[in-house]
Amino acid sequence: MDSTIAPSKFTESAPRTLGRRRASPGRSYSFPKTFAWGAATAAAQIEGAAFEDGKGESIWDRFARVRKIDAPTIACDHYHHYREDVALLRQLGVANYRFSVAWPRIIPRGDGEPNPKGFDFYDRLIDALLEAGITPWVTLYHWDLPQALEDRGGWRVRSTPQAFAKYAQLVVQRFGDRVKHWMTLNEILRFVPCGYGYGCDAPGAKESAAVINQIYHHTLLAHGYAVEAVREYGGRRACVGLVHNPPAPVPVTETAADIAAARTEYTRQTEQLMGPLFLGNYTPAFLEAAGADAPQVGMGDLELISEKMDFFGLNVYHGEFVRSTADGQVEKIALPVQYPKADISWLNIVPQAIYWAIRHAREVYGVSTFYITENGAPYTDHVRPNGEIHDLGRREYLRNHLISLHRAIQEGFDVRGYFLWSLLDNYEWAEGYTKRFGIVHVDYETLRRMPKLSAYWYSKVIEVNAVV
Ligand code: BGP
Repeated sequence: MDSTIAPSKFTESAPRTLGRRRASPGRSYSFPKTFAWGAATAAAQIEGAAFEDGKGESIWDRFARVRKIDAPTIACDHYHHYREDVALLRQLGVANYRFSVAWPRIIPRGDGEPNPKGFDFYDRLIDALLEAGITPWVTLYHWDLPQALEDRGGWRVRSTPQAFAKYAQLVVQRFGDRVKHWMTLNEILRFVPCGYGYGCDAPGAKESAAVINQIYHHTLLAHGYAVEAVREYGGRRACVGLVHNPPAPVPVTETAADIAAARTEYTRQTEQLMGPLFLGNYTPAFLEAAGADAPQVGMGDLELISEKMDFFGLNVYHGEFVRSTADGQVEKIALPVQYPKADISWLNIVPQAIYWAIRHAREVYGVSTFYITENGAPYTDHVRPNGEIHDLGRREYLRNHLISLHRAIQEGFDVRGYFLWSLLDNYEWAEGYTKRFGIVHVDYETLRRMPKLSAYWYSKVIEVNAVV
């Protein structure tokens, strides 16, 4: 399998520094001078105003209503509190802000008539950010598909990526004078399997393998169209990338055999999307495994999908461990029940995952430029009588991940920035408001924002450009 994959000059050089650098108490981990520190959010998770000023229904509005679960209707009411949130970013010294534009706010029915008031909102937000000296990083799709498109087949049909192309064009045309950093789609590897496979995320469907593979293909097309839109309408300095969440198998020991096992597992789990994106093709191994369920590929699709992006965004939350058996097979090690977790079932704390997410992508697919576009964890908040929230679990989580990221940078991997997930506690999808990922606490009764201890800690990291 590895033979189909571009060799990388990092393959041999990466482990060279191993053993020389060892974490010791008191050690300071400095980041490159130009490193971009940021925080991230997504429209459906914070904006609220779900039916205000002409916004159309999204699949999350519908899904929450039908399932009778927490809905994104008000969320953090960022739509009305955006000035306060921009002020918070500024107060904390966060110079880069990643947020998403809600497709149904811009084009309520997904295609057709745009909504001027939707554009106006993002105009106000972008202007407020720029006035505060904060660089906007805009995600075009963070899971809130217009329900009207879902009613006509959603991601199952090719007309959806085509509608997305039009939407991306309008957004880039309108904001491209002020926005230079674009992200196409967020986490295809979550919204497709969870939304269309297991049915636990919107739209809650359970499709066959063939349909799911076609859906993946359509989302890749949408990414390609968005890259094209940025190239065509984004102006000279515009850059664009995908935000992806490939699993990052961590070798139990850093021996050649375990590393090879981790790489084999990584390749197996990622090639369906990374093949078309970075190699310009579905890999033979994927096609063989998919058999009759392989997607229909139109003329020119793969050229569009593999159009060069400027950076690759990685969302890293958790990890898994892999080793090689005595006879060279890949063995995934099941995590013991008492293995450390954050306050959500799926988040096993494996800080090395951030390093391996970068290194695997570089070594297996030759990816060159990275941003960490999300990293963070939910913990239960205890608001003390004086209003303080001592979220030491999050501080520890972030610190360990940043140290692991630092290792990647030290070894020469080109990582240019880090976006913490998330600025605010927010609507955690089907988990509703029960999971708090924010470095800023949100009281959902009063909508009051209160920075947690981790916010002040992160603010210091940014200020000194180091984890001390
Ligand atoms: C983000 C979501 C977050 C969080 C995270 C988890 O993009 O907006 O709220 O759910 O993904 O990602 P995953 O389930 O892929 O680990």
